[in-house]
Amino acid sequence: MATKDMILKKLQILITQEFDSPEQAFAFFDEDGNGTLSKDEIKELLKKAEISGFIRSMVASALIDGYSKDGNDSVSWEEFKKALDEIKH
Ligand SMILES: [Ca+2]
Repeated sequence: MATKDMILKKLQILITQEFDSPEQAFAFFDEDGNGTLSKDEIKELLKKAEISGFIRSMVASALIDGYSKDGNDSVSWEEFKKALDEIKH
């Protein structure tokens, strides 16, 4: 069972191994450059983090529900950073 902690951990590993900084990772996955990660952009991020295709859509929705406080169905840089901060604590 993929737990939230496991998923966040995988995201952290991806970001640490493939990118110089979380900022760079965010910019990379923000394909249309609008400053937020849409559900499709998050699914791409999860794919790169080797999250199973079966749960990717569900996980993307859960991340948006859990971290998007403005209810716009996408995750901003501030919200993304908050998710990553949770791993370190
Ligand atoms: Ca975007």
